[in-house]
Amino acid sequence: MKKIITLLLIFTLAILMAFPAFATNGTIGKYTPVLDGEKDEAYDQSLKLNLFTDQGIPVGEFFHSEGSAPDKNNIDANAWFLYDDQFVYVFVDVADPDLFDIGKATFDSRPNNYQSDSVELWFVFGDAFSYIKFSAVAFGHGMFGDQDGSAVAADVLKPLGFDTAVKTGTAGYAVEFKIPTAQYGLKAGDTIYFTLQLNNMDKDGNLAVSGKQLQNMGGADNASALTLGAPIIIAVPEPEIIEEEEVPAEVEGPAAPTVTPPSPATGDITVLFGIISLISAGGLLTFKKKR
Ligand SMILES: [Ca+2]
Ligand SMILES: [Ca+2]
Repeated sequence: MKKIITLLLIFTLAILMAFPAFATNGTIGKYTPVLDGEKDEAYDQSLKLNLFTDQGIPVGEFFHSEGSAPDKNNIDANAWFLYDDQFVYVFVDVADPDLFDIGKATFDSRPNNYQSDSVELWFVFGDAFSYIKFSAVAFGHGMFGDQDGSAVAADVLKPLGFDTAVKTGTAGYAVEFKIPTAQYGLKAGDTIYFTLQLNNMDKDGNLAVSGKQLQNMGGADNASALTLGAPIIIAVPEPEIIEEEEVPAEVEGPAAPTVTPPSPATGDITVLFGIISLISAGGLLTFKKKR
């Protein structure tokens, strides 16, 4: 019996080690970034979360695939967070070497946008389990939302304050998200819950979905707990003061003296001074020698 219990314990431990349930928890800083698809300096002073490692997922693992899913190990994503009194901001930098544009017409015609290279954010604000999904496509065709299973399109999301900015590169893309939170009355010290999901598609329509979704968890236990922290202060460099060279003001003075050729007398005086100088120098030399 003891042997069976020991074996069961080892088995359970092995399962736990193979599928770690941890998620990275941390504090996010208060700062209002510029929504432009560029990572503001303040993000680097806040929490960073990796799609796989910080969510307890084996690297390259995906939980949903369609067709022959793209290479497991060729995608990755990191997310950074900020918040202010009105919004939560997330900057997601995605490595996706087979970027494929499904086109705006296809995006608009689909009931859900996960069949595209895109980022999905999942949030729980406050204590009651009520999730918000908010996503954006690598090529900036639009955004998509979902609250507790009810799909919300971009034309509804935008007036509510949801917004995104996308920058597309050759081997990846970056999305900056803005999620309105004023209705939850969040303040420093409060905790929100988050998971990150990445949809990776190739040109043949094969799809791999990696990360975590909150609606399948039955709670926020497996999400990352993000505590709202202190303001981030970014030092603004002092503007360089360039001292202008002082230009002397033009003073009206007497007219420039007229140059006249030296008179013979003046010439004589010059020669005389020259002779005196030579004699003096000679005298000095003599004086020095005597010493
Ligand atoms: Ca920015
Ligand atoms: Ca892709």
